[in-house]
Order: sequence, then structure tokens, then C-alpha cells
Amino acid sequence: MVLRVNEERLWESLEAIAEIGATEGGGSSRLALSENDARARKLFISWCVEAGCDVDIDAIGNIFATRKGREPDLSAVATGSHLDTQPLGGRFDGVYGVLAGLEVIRCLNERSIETRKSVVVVVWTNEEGVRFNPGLTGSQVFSGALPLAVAHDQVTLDGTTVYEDLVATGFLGEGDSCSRKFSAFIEAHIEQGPILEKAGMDIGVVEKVQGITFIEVSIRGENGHAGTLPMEERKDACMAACEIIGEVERQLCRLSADLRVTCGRFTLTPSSISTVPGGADFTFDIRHPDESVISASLAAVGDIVEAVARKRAVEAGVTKSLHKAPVSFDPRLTQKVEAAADTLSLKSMRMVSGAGHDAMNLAAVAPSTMIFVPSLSGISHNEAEYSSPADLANGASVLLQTILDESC
Ligand code: HGY
Ligand code: MN
Ligand code: MN
Repeated sequence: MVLRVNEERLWESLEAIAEIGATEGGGSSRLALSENDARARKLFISWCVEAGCDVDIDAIGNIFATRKGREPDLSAVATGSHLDTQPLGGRFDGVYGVLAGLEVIRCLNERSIETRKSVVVVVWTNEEGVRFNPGLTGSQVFSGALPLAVAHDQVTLDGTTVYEDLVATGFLGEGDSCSRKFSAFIEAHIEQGPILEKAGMDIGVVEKVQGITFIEVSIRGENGHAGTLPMEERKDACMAACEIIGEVERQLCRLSADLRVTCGRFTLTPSSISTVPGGADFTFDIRHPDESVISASLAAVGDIVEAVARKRAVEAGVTKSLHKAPVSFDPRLTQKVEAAADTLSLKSMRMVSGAGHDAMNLAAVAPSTMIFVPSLSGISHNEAEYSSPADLANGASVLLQTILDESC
């Protein structure tokens, strides 16, 4: 039985969610546990209830929409992703995987297909890690990689705690985050890179996700007068930060051409045009498929920070706020995704994910894999992010076939 999803209905659902937190540049801004995130979550839940799902929420705000199977006591087949976005994010990163899962439920309903195992669509809390650390929060708590109490105590960019935000948005659930068992987790996602488009492929069969480490660096020097303080007497946190960032890029890119290093957040204190800044806080996002290269990178960052701090007589602190080793997905499941693409006469290729995903955490507690669809010009974490309705429907149809195969 070769089934395909309803391309128009999937696109309409994406468009409806995209209206929540729509940015002027045509993207999405729904930071985790913000009012926009809560509105999108509530809309999604209303659709799941309409589709006859039981919906429950766990203690870190993960949402589980369950379409009961004939044998509900069996471990369910799960799919899903995230609804939170980057500050100026695209309309497909995360939300596509959530709505592809809902589209699978809708297809099963309209064909009155009864599956043996239940099918669950999940919304993971704070995948992006923008408003509060660490990224991948909800799936880390679910997989036991992050204690719930630590997640609850995280302080957001707005000075609230995650616990307070969960209460304020109505998403502090009772459910124990770690008790649920899945027989498989399959996440559909846009590729967010140029590989599939360049190769002329419809589907990415994701075998592995590269490792990710987030580092926070804080420099403390001394505030001073921009006009009177001689250069050689300064303890300038900004200049120290700039020297560190330049040297980190130079040294890490020499370690491997496949390494990715990004300084995405940089704040100065007191941030005044005529004060030599005594404070600089900035981040590094370091990624590579090989754990030994990431370890070498972290060592190099530590050495560079120490050397520049000594030279410029400032204090420096380095903390790791996220570390996910490279993850390989379940070969049996990955093979099923490839077979589903073949059944649908879609061109597919095996690949490594450059982006991080909740499936990295799920892989620790259930056989997991991912399905990618092409991103226009590889653009993502950018308001111009785009994938075509046909490509999105192809990925959702592969998800449907794979879930059918796993749950019937
Ligand atoms: O940053 C990532 O890789 C993901 O898109 N949050
Ligand atoms: Mn994502
Ligand atoms: Mn993202």
C-alpha cells in the first residue's frame, strides 16, 4: 500500500503556524516558552484534539499527541520536532517535523487505518537554546541527559526561570519526562544545508549527526575613559575578546576543513561609546563529525583565552553550556527510510546532519533516525529559509510509509 500525504493540507498547516510570530522579513520568531511559542503550541494541540489524539504534557513542557493503536501497551512509534525558532528564524526549521507528524495522523484517520502500536507526535521544548540554555532542553530531559531540576532552574534572557515560564504559559505538565518508552523515533526536518539541492536529491537518509559544543566566554577587565586612558594601560575586555575570536577562528579552521566555528552572541558592558568596556561576554558554537577534533578545538580555545587574558591583564572564564557527541542513527530504521523513499520513487542519498536535532538525544533511548528534505540554496536560521510544498510532502510521505511499516 503506497500512501502519500495531502500536500496542500500540510502546506496550509505550515502557513497557519507561520502567522504566529511572523517577522517583517517573512520568517518566524517564536522563542521557547514565549507568548508566541505558547500560541503555536496551543494551535497545534487543538489540531491534534480534532484529529482524535490524546494530548499530554510532561514536566519540562514536552507535548505528546497520541493516536492510540490496537495494542496501546506496546511501546509507541514516535515522531516530531520543535516549534520554537531562532530570533529571526525560518518558517520550516522544526515546525515542519511537528506538522509532518500531524499530517501522518490525519492520513491514517482519513483512511481509517488502525495501527497495532500507538503513534505519537512530540513537540520538544527549547530545541534552539536561544532564550535559555541548554539547547535541546526537552529531549535532553526526556532522555535523562539533563536533570529536570537543572532545566527548571535555568534563567531565561528575560530574567525568569524556566519553571516560572512553564507555569506562566500553562505548559508545566505533571507527566514524568523519562517514563515514556518509544519503539522508534523518526524526525522529519529540512536539511538546512545545500547538499540535497546540489545533488538533485528528494530525500536525505540521515545516518549520523555531527557533534556540537556551545561555549560561553566571559572577560572581565576595567572600565575606563576612552579619551584619557593610554592604550598600554587599558584592561579592555572588548579588544581581548576580538583577539580571542580571531585567533580561535584561525587555529580551529587549521584543525579541519570540516570544522564549523561560530561566534553568534557578543555583548559588552557597559556598552557605551566613550567607555573602555570592562566586560565582554560571547559564545562559540563548535561542530564536527569527529569527537577528537572537537576535543582538540576545546583545548585550543582554552589555551588561546588564557594567553590573551594574560597578555591583556584581564580575567577570563570559559564554560561549556552544551556538549553533544556525534550520534549515529539506527541502521535498521535508516534502511527503512531508504526503502520508503524507493517505494515512493523518490531519489535519496545517505548523509550526515550538519545541524543538531532532538533525535540526537532520542537515539540514546530508542532506535532513531531522521528524514531530510531539500532547503533552497541551503539557507536556514534565516528568514529566507524555504522548502517547496512538493519537497515537504515527499518527506512527510516517506515518514508516513516508515511509520506505517513500524507501527502496523
Ligand atoms: O543549531 C542547530 O543545529 C539547530 O538548528 N538548532
Ligand atoms: Mn531544528
Ligand atoms: Mn534550528
